[in-house]
Amino acid sequence: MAFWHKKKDGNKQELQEQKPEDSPVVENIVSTSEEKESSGWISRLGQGLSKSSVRLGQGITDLVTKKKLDQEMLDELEDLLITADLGPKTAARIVAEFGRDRFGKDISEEDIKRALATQITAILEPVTQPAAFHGQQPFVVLVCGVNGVGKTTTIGKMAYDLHVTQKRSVMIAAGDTFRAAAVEQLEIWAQRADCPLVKKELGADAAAVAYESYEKAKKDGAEILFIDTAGRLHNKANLMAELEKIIRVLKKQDENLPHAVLLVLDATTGQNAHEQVRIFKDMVNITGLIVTKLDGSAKGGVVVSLADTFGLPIHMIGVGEKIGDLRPFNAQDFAKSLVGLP
Ligand SMILES: Nc1nc2c(ncn2[C@@H]2O[C@H](COP(=O)(O)OP(=O)(O)O)[C@@H](O)[C@H]2O)c(=O)[nH]1
Ligand SMILES: [Mg+2]
Repeated sequence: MAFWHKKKDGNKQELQEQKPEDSPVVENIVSTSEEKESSGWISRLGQGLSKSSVRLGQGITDLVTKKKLDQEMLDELEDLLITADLGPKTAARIVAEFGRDRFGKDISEEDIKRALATQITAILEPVTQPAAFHGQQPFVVLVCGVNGVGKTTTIGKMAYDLHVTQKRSVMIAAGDTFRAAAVEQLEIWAQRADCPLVKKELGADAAAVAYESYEKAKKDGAEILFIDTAGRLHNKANLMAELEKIIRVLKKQDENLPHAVLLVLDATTGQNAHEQVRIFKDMVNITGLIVTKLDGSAKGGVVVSLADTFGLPIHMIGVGEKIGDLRPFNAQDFAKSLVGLP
């Protein structure tokens, strides 16, 4: 399974779990069947989302104290969905729909979970879109988001899968020139993914990095160029100026650039992720979302409210810090895991 539409038929390989400090990484790839990967992935998604699903699952068990569905149970279900970060608007819609033809009827825990999973799947399906990193060459992907959400890590994971697993040529640009550690971290990821990195000195103009990386990607025939960026949200004006300049400089070269603008969001921030989408939407034309840190977050429901509110494509989700812990987003798997269904 690839993160995205493959240009070529990829070889069916799965990345073994691997500690970030392990290297080189090439030996750690094992061939596996699609089927094995798929079931392994779903159980890992379930484990990753366990904090969210325990909250929802236990909550559902607790609210089924009567046999027949009444208003009190519906109100409790609505509160439960809100505490699970689905957001008030989405929770109200789900509950209204759920109660419509079940009110006054016998209801079990299982019925509720199945009905919720179906409704959540329906909300998530329209936004379930693999990232299509082809059609132009180099295909330029600008990656943005607040500090610490997982931009750099996600670029490393994507580059690894695209280059090492799918054999596509990938270049990475260190557009976060603000902190020395940011460039060093990206350098380590670039080594792991065995991809060239374009960087400049600390404090250099991020737009100059973007410009030079695009020139180099064209010259070297790279298929995909990822541009990392800084996410200093405490200085919103600077951040906006920097992103706008990167885009302006790229557009001077080709008005279709960048081909994708990915916004990375950290699931542990819950409803705050909505505010981040609004802020970045004002600055740039976001083409898709990646939601990270779904492992160990009890706020997985935020993915549902994000889908319902913004309708932006969700390409991938992060369920851990390891190189193989970025996966394509699948509506049904996600919905079932979230409510605690196998
Ligand atoms: N648990 C977990 N940690 C993640 C995930 N993605 C990134 N991280 C961690 O989040 C921290 C910040 O990531 P980084 O890529 O530096 O964020 P950036 O500031 O947006 O570039 C690092 O410690 C990453 O290992 C994820 O999906 N799950
Ligand atoms: Mg970073």
